[in-house]
Amino acid sequence: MIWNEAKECMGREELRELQGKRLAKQVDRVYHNVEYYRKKMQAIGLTPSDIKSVDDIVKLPFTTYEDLNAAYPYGLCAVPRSQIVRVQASSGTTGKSKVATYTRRDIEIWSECVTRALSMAGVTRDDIIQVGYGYGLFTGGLGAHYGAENLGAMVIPMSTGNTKKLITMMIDCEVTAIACTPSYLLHVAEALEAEGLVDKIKLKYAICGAEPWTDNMRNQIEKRLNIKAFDIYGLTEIMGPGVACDCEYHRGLHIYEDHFLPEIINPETLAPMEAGETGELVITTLTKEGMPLLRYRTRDLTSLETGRCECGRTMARIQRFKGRSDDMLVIRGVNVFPSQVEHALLTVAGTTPNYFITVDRKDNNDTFEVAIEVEDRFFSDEVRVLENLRDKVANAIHQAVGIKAKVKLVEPNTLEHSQGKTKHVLDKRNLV
Ligand code: DLL
Repeated sequence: MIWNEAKECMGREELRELQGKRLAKQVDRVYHNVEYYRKKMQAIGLTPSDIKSVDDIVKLPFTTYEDLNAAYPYGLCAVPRSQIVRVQASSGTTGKSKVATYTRRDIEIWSECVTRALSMAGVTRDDIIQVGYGYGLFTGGLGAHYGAENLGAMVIPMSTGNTKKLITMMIDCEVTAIACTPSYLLHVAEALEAEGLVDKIKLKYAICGAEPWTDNMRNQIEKRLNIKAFDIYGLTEIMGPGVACDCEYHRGLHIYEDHFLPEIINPETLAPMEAGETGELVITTLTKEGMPLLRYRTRDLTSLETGRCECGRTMARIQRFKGRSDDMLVIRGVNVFPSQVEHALLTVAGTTPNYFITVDRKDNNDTFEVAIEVEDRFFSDEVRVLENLRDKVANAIHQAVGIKAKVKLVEPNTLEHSQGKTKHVLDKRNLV
């Protein structure tokens, strides 16, 4: 079902006009209410009257997560604090979170975007949906929850962390749809198979995202659970889940262009790229009130298709993600920057700056291993001392990134020391 046909199936010309109007209004609002942006625009001699249509977007400055850090936590708010009704956050590069603020209207629009995504997957108000994304600062839980409630479906706010209970409720409450990360759903599938319970579930749809996944994973999920699985994309800074979602034709994720203006740029030269070319996705929020962002560099590498889709929606389609233009890793749906791990290691006495992160996917679960060279003296001590140090390192990493790593302590000069720029990460998952 198409939730908002007037918008989702709008003629491209009409859409460009709407985007132009919303962009001009947004730039004006940002200029007058956000000192950070005003200064940036003044520095390049730009005034709001220079922005009249979508074509003028290229005149605007980019926003990066370094800007978010500099303006942390409220520096990019475009409304008085009293109008903010929600704060969400996700991990940042240097331990500080990327904070997003929402007005009541922002929450309404976010909910509608998620409702559109759920409808695209076939979910209706007659469905019972289990939200298996984490609730809390992460946008997955509350984002999916509000969208499902807005649709009128029955929502079970499961959150993460208890697969046994999730399965019991899935069966007992006759759950028909689930929203969670794709790797977690495969884990759930395995658990159901192990208990011989696949025949007992009533599941029909899954809306999976927050991490990169492949067609092969989709096929496995669909086959093993006998359901239909859909991809949902989003990021905290822009809103959360529901920026884009794929329809039943799976030809890319329709991005809700009436709220988000997408561009593709060359991450090196920052020059705009043509439709179909792969580069970095840049998004301007057209209607966001709490924390509007102009030309936000998502660091996600992809291309855009604007051709007609058989589903009838005219909104451009984000093609399969080809990775990122920075070093961020998404492990079990959690954003992890190697620099966060490095900072954590530095806090533990006895460690050295030589470490190596290995990420892999085994039995559909991400593995996260950190090897670290520690001072020689630990190896001549009792085993207990070494174990104590390993626990300290493991705790420091867990605290810093929010997920547990398998820690391996090694003797000095064990890890490869390269001549040039030291490589600290090996991602063995083949998700492109
Ligand atoms: O992951 C929001 C979300 C929650 C999306 C639930 C979908 C479902 P962040 O924690 O800020 O927000 O992480 C955003 O995760 O820039 C991508 O690199 C990656 N990502 C999110 N969805 C997808 C997806 C949420 N469907 C970062 N495919 C983004 C590939 C994804 N990567």
